[in-house]
Amino acid sequence: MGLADITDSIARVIDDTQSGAKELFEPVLRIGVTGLSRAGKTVFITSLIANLLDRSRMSGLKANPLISAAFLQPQPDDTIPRFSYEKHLQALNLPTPHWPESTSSISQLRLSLRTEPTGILRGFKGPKTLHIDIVDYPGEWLLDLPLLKQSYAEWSAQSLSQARAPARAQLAEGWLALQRDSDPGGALIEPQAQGLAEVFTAYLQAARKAGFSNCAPGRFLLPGDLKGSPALTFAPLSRPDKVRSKTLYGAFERRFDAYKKQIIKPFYRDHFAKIDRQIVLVDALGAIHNGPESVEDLRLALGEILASFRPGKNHILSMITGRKVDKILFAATKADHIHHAQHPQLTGFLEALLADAKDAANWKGATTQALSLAALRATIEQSTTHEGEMLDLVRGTLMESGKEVALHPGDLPADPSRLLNPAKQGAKVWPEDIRYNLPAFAPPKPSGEAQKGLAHIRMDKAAEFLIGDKL
Ligand SMILES: Nc1nc2c(ncn2[C@@H]2O[C@H](COP(=O)(O)OP(=O)(O)O)[C@@H](O)[C@H]2O)c(=O)[nH]1
Ligand SMILES: [Mg+2]
Repeated sequence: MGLADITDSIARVIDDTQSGAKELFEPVLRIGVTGLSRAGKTVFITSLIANLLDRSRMSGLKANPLISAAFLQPQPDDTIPRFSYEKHLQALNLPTPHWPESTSSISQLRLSLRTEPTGILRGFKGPKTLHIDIVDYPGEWLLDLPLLKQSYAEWSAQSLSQARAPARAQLAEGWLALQRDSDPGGALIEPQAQGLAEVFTAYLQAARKAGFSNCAPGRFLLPGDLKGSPALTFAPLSRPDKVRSKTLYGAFERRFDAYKKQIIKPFYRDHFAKIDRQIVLVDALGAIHNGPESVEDLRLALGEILASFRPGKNHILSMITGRKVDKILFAATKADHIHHAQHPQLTGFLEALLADAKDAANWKGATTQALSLAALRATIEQSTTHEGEMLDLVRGTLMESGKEVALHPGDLPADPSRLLNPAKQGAKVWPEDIRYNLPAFAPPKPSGEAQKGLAHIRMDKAAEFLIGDKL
């Protein structure tokens, strides 16, 4: 253990009164797992844990032979729900398996790995234990970061113009109409305020469903136990000439400030600030399937997410969080939807999205890497000849019909700019020669071998990047 590790552990015991003294010299690595809702966080964590407990499918984790034991520990933080690993795994292990239920809040689990020294060190050094705290939190919460810098008036103006833009105007119709009819300078009438917040929330949900990523405030989509609370009962309004406190506008302005102070800041201070390493899961295939507008929105959202990991010196976030993550992995999930011959294209697309976001943020932060993975492989690959040409297929059970099919979902272009450029230029549909169709697959039938980890694609590579150097 290096000096840096020791000082780090000491600092942590001091700031975390719940850890016992025993842990003083046992390093803790906190790994944040985030991504927008449906990106694949729950399945990823379930698979990561299953495949670390039984490492027979983890050859890409170089320190694998050194690991002598892996076990789950009681959750160290009393105020964060435990990640329901057993429940999620059970859902996937039923005779007719189903995907785990979706979650909408933060949760955590501690997994510990014991390693034995090998070679000449054997006999001199005892075993070493690394505690890995895996923290699952919604990526939507990171999209709230820009709100910290904005006043209610600025945020309102921006949200209104975003909603009026052609891509979203139709989705926002109901809310915009009610907003036009309301009188921001008039007295606050609570049912009216609630009505506005409701239609605004419905618009955000519709936008999310249509494949848009930028749908802040994050807690409006995933309110958890804050549902219905005043800090969530506001919506953008145009500014009246004079702002008085007992008006609708005055009330919403106050609630917007409360949202920042009592929801956004505590999340960054209490949870985000303690993360050492991060994986950001991206449903890039889903965005491509949804079309260019969805890809463009994803690109912008990734830029916002990156901003959380690289707060400038004077940024309000630096003051809240202090410490920074040193490694971030970006992973395109559900790669089992396409044949492995297409994986380089998928990774290339994610890298291009990321490079763009980094340029925009003038990035000099953590080490980053992009890869394509499947936390749980729901398909098998197959090839066939079609009109004299070899065609790569994936075979799986469709969610919708329960039918087993073998299909060719389409070809991703080798040059990612063929996707990114039309998206940036505001195209509504992909060019003629880009066809891409992504059905949802049911989880695979369990293999029947108890304790065998879960079939995956590149989970071992992800683990190597996130924890390999600490083992
Ligand atoms: N084929 C496939 N589908 C996946 C995989 N991971 C997630 N999914 C699908 O994506 C959905 C959302 O995943 P989930 O982990 O609940 O996302 P979360 O909202 O980010 O926690 C699941 O219900 C599955 O339908 C994967 O590795 N392969
Ligand atoms: Mg989840």
